[in-house]
Amino acid sequence: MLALLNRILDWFKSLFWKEEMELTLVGLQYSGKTTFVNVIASGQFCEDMIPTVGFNMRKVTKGNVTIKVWDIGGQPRFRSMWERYCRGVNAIVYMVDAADLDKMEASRNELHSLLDKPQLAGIPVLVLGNKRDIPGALEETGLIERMNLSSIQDREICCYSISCKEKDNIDITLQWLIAHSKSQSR
Ligand SMILES: Nc1nc2c(ncn2[C@@H]2O[C@H](COP(=O)(O)OP(=O)(O)O)[C@@H](O)[C@H]2O)c(=O)[nH]1
Ligand SMILES: [Mg+2]
Repeated sequence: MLALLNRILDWFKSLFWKEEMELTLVGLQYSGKTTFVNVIASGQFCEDMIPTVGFNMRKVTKGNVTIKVWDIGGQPRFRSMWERYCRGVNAIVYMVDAADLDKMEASRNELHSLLDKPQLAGIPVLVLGNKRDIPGALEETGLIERMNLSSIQDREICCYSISCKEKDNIDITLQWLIAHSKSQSR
């Protein structure tokens, strides 16, 4: 069963990297962004990531896909740069540590102030509640409520509960991204 799931996941990965698209992957530090990129790029889960300190924008390009990854929070002076990095992308992926309830409010505020930027209007957003393997982690309904996602009305917004560690729901995440690769390009 697990072997079959892994093969399906590999198939989604191969499709994903063939699509032409540009994404930004943002979220608070430690939410699992670097891990996510590693999982979708190589299938590897690395337990011991080096934390990204300060303003750290990384550009991951493979095939036709470019992913701009950066950490937000703690560096308000860099906020004016967000819109520059998000402008014109097919989708914004916002990573949340669903198990860290203490940081949920900060994460919510950062998301809403990012989406308030006029230049980013209309860009579809996928909110990923990562680390669902940890007991007590919020699932979709809890995340929608705590992140106040229902107040976002001016764009397409979707929320999945995932685990990069257990590779849980990575397939539907890739499916969503593939579905948004062309239709939204501008
Ligand atoms: N339990 C669990 N830990 C995870 C998961 N995804 C990432 N982590 C861990 O969370 C920490 C932060 O991950 P990292 O990718 O560096 O976060 P980033 O700062 O957003 O890039 C690392 O210790 C990861 O091993 C997950 O799905 N489950
Ligand atoms: Mg990182």
